[in-house]
Amino acid sequence: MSVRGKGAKIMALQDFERYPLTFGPSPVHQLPRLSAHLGGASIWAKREDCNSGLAFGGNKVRKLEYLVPDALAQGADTLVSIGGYQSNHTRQVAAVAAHVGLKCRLVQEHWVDWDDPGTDRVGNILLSRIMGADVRLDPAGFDIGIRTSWETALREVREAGGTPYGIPAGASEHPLGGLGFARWAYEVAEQEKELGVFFDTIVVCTVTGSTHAGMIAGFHALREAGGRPRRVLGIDASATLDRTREQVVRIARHTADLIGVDTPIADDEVVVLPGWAGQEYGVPVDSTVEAIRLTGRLEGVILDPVYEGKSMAGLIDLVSSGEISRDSTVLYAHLGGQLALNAYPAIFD
Ligand code: 5PA
Repeated sequence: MSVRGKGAKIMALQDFERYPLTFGPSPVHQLPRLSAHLGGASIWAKREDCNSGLAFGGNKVRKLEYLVPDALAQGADTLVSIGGYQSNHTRQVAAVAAHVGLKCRLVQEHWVDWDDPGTDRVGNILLSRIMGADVRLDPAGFDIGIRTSWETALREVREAGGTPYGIPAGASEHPLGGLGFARWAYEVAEQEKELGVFFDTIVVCTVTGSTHAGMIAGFHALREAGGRPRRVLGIDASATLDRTREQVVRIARHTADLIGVDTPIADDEVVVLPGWAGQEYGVPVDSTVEAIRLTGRLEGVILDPVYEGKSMAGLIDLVSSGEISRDSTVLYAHLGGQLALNAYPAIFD
């Protein structure tokens, strides 16, 4: 993979091979009853939760569109990845592996202190098992970085004569992990033209970072090409703010470099807001549950208690407090994740 640098070819996003795994541009629509309930802004959603026919889709399917060609080029026969028991990411890796005819080995760690009896059996993990992934549980706790358990899984696949392709948590610490959401930014710009609208504020949940970081890089590139400025507000969902921010900055700069951006990503382009994660990753707090109920009741749109419920809680508060102004046009990135609801029935009893 050639990247930008002295003597190297300067690449643009379209120079990277993409293996289509999505239906096409994900739907964008208004949330009129939520907007009216909050008294403005004009709130829209872009729906990664229905972006693909592969096991309910989600944000990772988009990222994987850029990893699959690399895996195939390397002659890999097994995708190896990692997440919590109810990881959406690992379920999407399992689906993509099945779809392209590769094996899949998953390390599912005990990331969440939430011991519903179904947590290691229902929802995401159930689907991964159905799709033929080799699912191994591991007692280690939450961490967004590179894990020894994942490195061990890679080694074991190799020792068994396989050719593994490693995909870290959320595909974020992967050199190509930010490209999918850089492309998302370009897709938004196209959809804005079609709809005759401009989203001045984007709200996105951020945990392992490459969704948010890819968007920052993509919108930065569009701005360089003469586009209007806008804000991308990352909502922290894991209560590890410094670590998350550092990871988002790093991935955004790396992705910007990959797609041939000229000017540096400034520090203030990376906004990760605390306040809605609660004390820890994976555990919903009152504002999460209220955001899930409100969005469900007003719009028939379903959010999950780990990610999207927290980012929607952020959006609701930011609009209610006027930090996002009433005349703003806001795009809420719905990144998927509803299957995990099956592991949290008690919060709605
Ligand atoms: C996830 C991630 P990033 O990890 O790219 O920041 O995305 C955050 C995010 N919304 C937002 C949903 C529904 C998500 O699934 N999920 C991880 C997983 O293992 O599922 C990578 C953590």
